[in-house]
Amino acid sequence: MTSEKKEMKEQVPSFAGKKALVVGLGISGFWAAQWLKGNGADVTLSDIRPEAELDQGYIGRLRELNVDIEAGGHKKETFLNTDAIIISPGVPADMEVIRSAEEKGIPLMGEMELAGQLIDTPVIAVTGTNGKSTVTTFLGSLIQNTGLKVFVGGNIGMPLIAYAARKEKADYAVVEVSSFQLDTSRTFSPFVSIILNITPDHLDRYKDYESYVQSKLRIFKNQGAGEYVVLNDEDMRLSLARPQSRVSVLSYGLRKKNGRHAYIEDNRICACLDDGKSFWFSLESFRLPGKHNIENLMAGVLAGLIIGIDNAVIQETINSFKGLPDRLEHVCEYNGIVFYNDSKATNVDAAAKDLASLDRPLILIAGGRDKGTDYSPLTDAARGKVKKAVFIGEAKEVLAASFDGVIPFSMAGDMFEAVSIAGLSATRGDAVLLAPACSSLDMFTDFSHRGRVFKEAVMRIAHG
Ligand code: UMA
Ligand code: ADP
Repeated sequence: MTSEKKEMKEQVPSFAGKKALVVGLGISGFWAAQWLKGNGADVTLSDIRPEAELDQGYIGRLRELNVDIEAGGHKKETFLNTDAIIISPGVPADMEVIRSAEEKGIPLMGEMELAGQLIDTPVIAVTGTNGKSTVTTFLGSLIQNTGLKVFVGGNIGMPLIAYAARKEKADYAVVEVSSFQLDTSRTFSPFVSIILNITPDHLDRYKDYESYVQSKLRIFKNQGAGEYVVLNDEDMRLSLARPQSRVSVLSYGLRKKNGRHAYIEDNRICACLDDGKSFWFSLESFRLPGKHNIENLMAGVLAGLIIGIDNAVIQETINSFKGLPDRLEHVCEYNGIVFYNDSKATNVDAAAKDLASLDRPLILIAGGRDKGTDYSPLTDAARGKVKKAVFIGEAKEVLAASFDGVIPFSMAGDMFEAVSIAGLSATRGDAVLLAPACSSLDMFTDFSHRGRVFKEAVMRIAHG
């Protein structure tokens, strides 16, 4: 750890005997409140939703610990009468009550910022609009396959504060990091940061695309000498990113280019490090579809090489990696029609990449909660590839307007109807693909719920 970093860590505020307000009772708020209570703070938890809608298990556990719970709204006096505010990622930091507290000089931090200040474990942080969970999981497997201990979490699974609260420490923490978590990062500084791509998303939370981009780029803001940034310099926006000059930047892209640290040649990844060493990894047995997954793999491989993982372990992990459910997941083949579930394609670029990854004529099921994005890149990708689209959810009219006159489409009231229409529209040799390009929250609790309902509908249609 550099001396600057040590200094930052020494400045960690002590919460003992202080009042701390945690905002949002999801998994992040639950773990943050527990850590604060365990470290002597007097904790209040504020959530905008009524108590009946919150997780009763969390409420019971926190009440046992004497955490005060204020549900059903954020009370201004609570925000103004505390020593520190810790917010969950889903809580926008520019809310009026939070701004008033900050104006009064009350410190504000996100759950990940707090956790980052508390841990000494080297962090490999993964961000990007798409591919974070895939790369985070791949790196977790890579490190585990060497016999080292690893914490895998962040925006996937357990928040980093849950790891900070744990006694048993890992050799590495591989942390998926969202722009929401980066919004409130101040000192967060990974040993290796990875940025996979930046395309429009979450425009319902950010004032414009550039604000979202700037949030993502905060991942490397505090990195210094002896630390690494891995980035996809084929990505238009990332090719313009400029990490600090003392950081080692390792770039990758599908095509070979002077100075690029990883690229593809003869169905192999070629990785060339700055010390002049080169490594080749075969893609022969890599199972995930699409060029985007090869990009993901290059990011993971470079990070693996940086931390000194053995070549043979990297190759074994490439060969055995199965990816995650709800990401271009093969559901079944029925009457010569293949059904794919990519419920996690919650933005336009992810859905467009799916269309390019599958080599069959497609019936596309899309829609859900609109995030303020322009759908024309999806319409363009669908040209000549999608035979018919079926739209569901709140965004169906906007999608219809974008596809009108380009691709035939139908509207469906629910997932079962959408799968039925898609199944009837498909013929032998086609594929039916769920790639919503929207969030799931209008009709489902989350993307995995949406994926489950899609798979159940497919099974009902296929097996009666
Ligand atoms: N809430 C308020 N006030 C508000 C807004 C929300 O009180 O103004 C309350 C809600 O009523 C709710 C609670 O906050 O009870 C939820 O907090 P949260 O949204 O931060 O959810 P967590 O359960 O803590 O989950 C968060 C991440 N959620 C979001 O970023 C929205 C999870 O990512 C993450 O897995 C988890 O922390 C652990 O780190 C989810 C996600 O959708 C999967 N992330 C986005 C994405 O991937 O696109 C960024
Ligand atoms: P994230 O955690 O960033 O949401 P996931 O690995 O869960 O990423 O994948 C989310 C969606 O993005 C899936 O639809 C997947 O097919 C698609 N995807 C994965 N990697 C990429 C990439 N590098 N570029 C574009 N889309 C991708």
